[in-house]
Amino acid sequence: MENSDLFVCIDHVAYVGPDNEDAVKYYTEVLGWHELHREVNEEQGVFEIMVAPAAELTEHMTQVQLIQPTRPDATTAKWLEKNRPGLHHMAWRVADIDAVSATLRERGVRLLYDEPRIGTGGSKINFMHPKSGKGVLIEIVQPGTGH
Ligand code: CMX
Ligand code: CO
Repeated sequence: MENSDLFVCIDHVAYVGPDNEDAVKYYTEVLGWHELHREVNEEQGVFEIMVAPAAELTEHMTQVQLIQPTRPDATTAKWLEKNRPGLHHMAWRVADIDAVSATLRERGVRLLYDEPRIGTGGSKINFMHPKSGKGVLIEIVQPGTGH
């Protein structure tokens, strides 16, 4: 793939904390943001709420993903044992996750999953290991219909 075809925009930045209702209350009531979507993703072990500064998403608007772990063995629960609540990962939107994954692997990037898994709103997701992200956990996401 050409470099210009790899990434579209920053899809979301993810916050992990112990109490999502408290976090979303702060974003909506104090900061005046809007809740756009919420769901539980059992496979990832997360209760997630997407918030944005506007009530309607425009094409390349970045959202904040508020995450509360749903079970003690969730990766985010383990992360919360070692870290204070705060920024956990950044997600980059892609148009074709299979093509992007193949190109990244060719370039030596370590992706966590062999095949994409299901993320927010039926999106397809994978992650670049923090060791392949200069110390940052990076999700790549191909939006689904409910994204
Ligand atoms: N950001 C940056 N570095 C991180 C990190 C994070 N969020 N989480 C772990 N690390 C680093 C640790 O600091 C550690 O580094 P050192 O080896 O230098 O000490 C290393 O990664 C290993 O950390 P660990 O605590 O042993 O954690 P694991 O290896 O068990 O898990 C990871 C790390 C990335 C494999 C795991 O978090 C994972 O599978 N993440 C992808 C899935 C996920 O995050 N799902 C929740 C979000 C779902 C969504 O966005 O929809
Ligand atoms: Co995410």
